[in-house]
Amino acid sequence: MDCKKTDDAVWKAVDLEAARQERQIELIASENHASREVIASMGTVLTNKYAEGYPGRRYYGGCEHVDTVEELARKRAIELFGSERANAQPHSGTQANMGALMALCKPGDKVLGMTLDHGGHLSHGHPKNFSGVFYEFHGYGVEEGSERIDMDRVREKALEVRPQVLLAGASAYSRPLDFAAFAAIAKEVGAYLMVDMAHIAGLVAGGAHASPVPHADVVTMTTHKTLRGPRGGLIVCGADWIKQINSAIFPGGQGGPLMHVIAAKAVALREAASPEFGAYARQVVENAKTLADGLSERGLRIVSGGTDNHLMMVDVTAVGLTGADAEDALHRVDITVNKNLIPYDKQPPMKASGIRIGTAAVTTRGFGVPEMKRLATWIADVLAAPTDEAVAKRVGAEVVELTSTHRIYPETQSV
Ligand code: DSN
Repeated sequence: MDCKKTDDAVWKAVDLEAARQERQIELIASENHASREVIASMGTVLTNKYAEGYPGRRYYGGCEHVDTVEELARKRAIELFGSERANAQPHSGTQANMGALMALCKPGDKVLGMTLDHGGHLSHGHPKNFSGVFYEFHGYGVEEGSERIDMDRVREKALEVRPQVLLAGASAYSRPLDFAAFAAIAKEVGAYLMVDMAHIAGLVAGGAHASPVPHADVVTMTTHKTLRGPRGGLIVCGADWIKQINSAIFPGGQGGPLMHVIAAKAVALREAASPEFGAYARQVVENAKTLADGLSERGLRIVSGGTDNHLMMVDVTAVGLTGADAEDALHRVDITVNKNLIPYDKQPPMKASGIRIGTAAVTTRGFGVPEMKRLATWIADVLAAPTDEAVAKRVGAEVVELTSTHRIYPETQSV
């Protein structure tokens, strides 16, 4: 059956999205371009199969082949991250976090995590998210001058709050996380250490960021950011936690696992174990540093003065813009970023004073240091003259010229 003929409405939008991704420069720090094999494994008959339970202990018959797939995903996660156990079923990072918190503590317990306005995540205690509804979240942030996490301050806060769970991990923080220091604090205050490494999972896999696995009780992640797999979640932990984690994911927070997505996770985890992926992870970081340096040289302020990972926060107030203005101006020239609060922001979240820029996706499509230098110039030119049509026209043309010579999926026909 040719789906493209029978459901033109859907496929037209899919094709347009494919063309958008090819044409634009994707700098959203939480996005990436999964391999053809990862994408193909999601479009399989595995989507038809119910498999509540875990390999060898299912509530449905006919699970022998999906068992193989889930065993592969778990084994590859364990090998890649050096953990004792893994759960590949979380549908998303937030559901992985829900499972981890359900396993580590009970509703009403205290959790200490990074606040959203300083770079934390919605599922680290936002009042409208399950985390903020069911747990008593307390927050730590970055220091006003350095815009970095000060572990002495985290310790002070932990001693004051005495949380059941200390949560490390961020969505908008460009500096290394000191997992050994987090673990020492957790030990001192009698808390469990949970790490959400969603953003940096690919860097950890590729050896470009220290691993939290030796230090944390439970580590959650998403598989679609720097790890470059399908959209989904994953948990790794020690043998002493797997029973509680498994039960918290199913039946605790989810029903049937998405077996086609678990297949894609297995494929992505194999890819991430390759030497090429290690080179990719290092290039992501080098690209981010190059871009941050280039933007700094043009007068844009980088939060904390730079980056050591895949992302940077750019304070655009120095050029008289809000984050929303900057996002719109860059969108007009086919450069995609997202507005983001910066620490101690005075703007509301829908305006924000910053933009967040990440290099995971552009590195996948083969951009290196020379392309990062061009990109810094384009971004700075556009933000210096956001309404100048001549600048937009010139930069837009140069962007399309570059993306057309760095196709993501070269074998695909453009629309
Ligand atoms: N919303 C994602 C991000 O953009 O960082 C995290 O889940």
